[in-house]
Amino acid sequence: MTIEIHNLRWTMESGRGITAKILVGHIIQGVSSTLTKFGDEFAGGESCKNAPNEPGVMIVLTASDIEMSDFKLNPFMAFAGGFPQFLVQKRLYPSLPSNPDGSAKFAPYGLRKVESLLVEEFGEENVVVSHPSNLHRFIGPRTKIVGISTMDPLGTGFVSRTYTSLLGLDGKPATLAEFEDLVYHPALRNCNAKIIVGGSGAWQISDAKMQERMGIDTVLVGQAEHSLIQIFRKALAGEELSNVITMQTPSHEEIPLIKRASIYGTVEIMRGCGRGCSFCSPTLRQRYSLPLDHILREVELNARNGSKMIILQTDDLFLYQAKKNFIPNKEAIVELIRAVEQIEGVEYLQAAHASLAPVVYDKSLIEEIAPAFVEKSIWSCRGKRCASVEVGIETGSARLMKQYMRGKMLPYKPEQWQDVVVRSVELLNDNEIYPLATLILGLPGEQEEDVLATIDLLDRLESSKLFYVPLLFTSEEESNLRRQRHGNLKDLDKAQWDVISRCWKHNIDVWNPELSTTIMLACIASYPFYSLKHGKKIFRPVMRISGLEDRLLGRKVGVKCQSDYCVPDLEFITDDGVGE
Ligand code: B12
Ligand code: SF4
Repeated sequence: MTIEIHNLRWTMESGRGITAKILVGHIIQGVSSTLTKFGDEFAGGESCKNAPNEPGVMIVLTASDIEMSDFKLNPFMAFAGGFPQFLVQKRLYPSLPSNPDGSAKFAPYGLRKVESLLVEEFGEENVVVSHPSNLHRFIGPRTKIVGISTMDPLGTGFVSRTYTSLLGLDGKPATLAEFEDLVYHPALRNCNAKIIVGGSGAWQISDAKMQERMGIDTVLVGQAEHSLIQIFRKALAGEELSNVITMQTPSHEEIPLIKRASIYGTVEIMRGCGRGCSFCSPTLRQRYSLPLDHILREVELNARNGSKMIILQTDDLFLYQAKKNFIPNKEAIVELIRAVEQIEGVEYLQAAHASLAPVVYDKSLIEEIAPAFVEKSIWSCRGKRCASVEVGIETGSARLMKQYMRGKMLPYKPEQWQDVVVRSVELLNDNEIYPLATLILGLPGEQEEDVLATIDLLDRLESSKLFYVPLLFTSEEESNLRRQRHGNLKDLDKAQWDVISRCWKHNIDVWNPELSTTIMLACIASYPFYSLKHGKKIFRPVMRISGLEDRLLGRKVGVKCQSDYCVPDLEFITDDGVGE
């Protein structure tokens, strides 16, 4: 099946990662009619309008439709959730199947962790994870808590903010529209359950002071493992909870195994990063590599339950069991990948994120693991299997790297960042890995010279194969730059628009040149609208993306560069205390 992602055409090797036959054998055991002692203690008696003959389940967990879908097993497509709702049709994110009892067969990984903690404490029969469409079956007079997980409830995450404003279409981001559908869902409102929202986007609700308006009783910020049970106990006992609670950081031993399958077969191999980029929230989580046995048990569980795909969740694959100074642990990484790829049922394997410096540091590492990712990739590029991974380039400016991302290029120096990026992307490309790379515009204090440095870097990468996602800086609540002003589209100057248009021109040229005539016509037709929306500075970017600039000037933008010639061998910082 061929699909198009932001004009990028890749071919998926199959449809969805679900084998219904296998799944049926592994559904949860059903809501028992015998309530546990604990359940009885807290069970209410009030009537409510959902499923009149069902008592309901004490704790019901859910997430919005869009966060409960796998976008037809396409994790990159899921980022379209940040686009205006009218562009992201429902058919892009069909609902995943439910078990015969109505519980969800697949759910977001973080929600599965929460479920696991609650099941351990309150028993299977008192906890259920449900798709929004089945909530009426589970929320009844006994229901005391509805727990909602969310990554981007108000659509103010980086992708949503950037592309909703860039497209200038003033629509609600799909993630917001879907979250509203969920919180105002009649099934939630018919009974007296407390609504508790958690997950990495929960902060958006308290930040925007939307909690009361949305009828949310409590927002829980942070990781659940240490504090959740105590908080839920209080809620079940009818005690008042604060509006917003920041949960304490858990210890490693508190992280449970998931009990049921996660969407995309997501399995955490690490938590936290520690490279310390100031705009980033995962870096605040303490870095921890999960034991191999723990990882393999979750992979097996997902595969057994019909997930053909496994996403290894990490903020940097190369940090798995890393040594001092972020030196990659090749043996541990290779052992992990070998073990995972051999598990029966794992047809597709994808790493969530990787950093660029380790690729340069030890190129034999990527050479050893790339074949597994390519062979088990869901992507094919122009008829050949190819793999991808999300990487962060963010900027070409050594000054900004020094100021905000000192750890990102370790064990190299900030001044070497451009060389690290160019060399690393070339090595990835040589091994059939075509990264999806983010760039950040509008970091606090960004000067024209910083943006020009990014343009330089884009020029140096001109002949590389990667897919760029330029983003506006977003001050996430759980990051060190949380008090800083968001980057805004209306504040972008000529050079910053230049970056955006170069990135998208590259994406079209590399991934979908066949579309260039259509894009040219679309650019000409929409130019009056965009010049009204964003002003005259849009002229050059539109000319570039349309391809008219190239045609009129009879040249290609940028300078071609072959890695072997334009990047010298890189010397890394030795063990002198950098990167602790
Ligand atoms: C895997 C992933 C995805 C997958 C999701 C797969 C899935 N559904 O399971 C995909 C690719 C679909 C995805 C998409 C998006 N993602 Co994403 N994603 C991640 C990633 C890399 C890992 C998530 C994960 O599993 N973590 C491990 C688990 C254990 O942690 P957790 O999910 O945070 O869960 C813990 C707590 O949050 C809490 N918790 C979770 N749920 C609940 C529920 C309740 C009731 C409670 C009390 C607590 C609680 O307890 C859990 C255990 O401690 C994170 C980065 C990261 N390191 O976390 C980004 C991240 C969550 N994504 C993010 C964003 C913004 C998005 C998008 C919205 C992009 C966009 N458009 O802007 C899209 C969503 C589009 C959509 N479909 O709606 C941001 C959220 C930032 C924010 N809002 O502040 C993150 C943090 C990345 C970042 N660096 O900023 N993502
Ligand atoms: S390298 Fe990535 S995950 Fe780590 S701190 Fe920087 S942005 Fe965050």
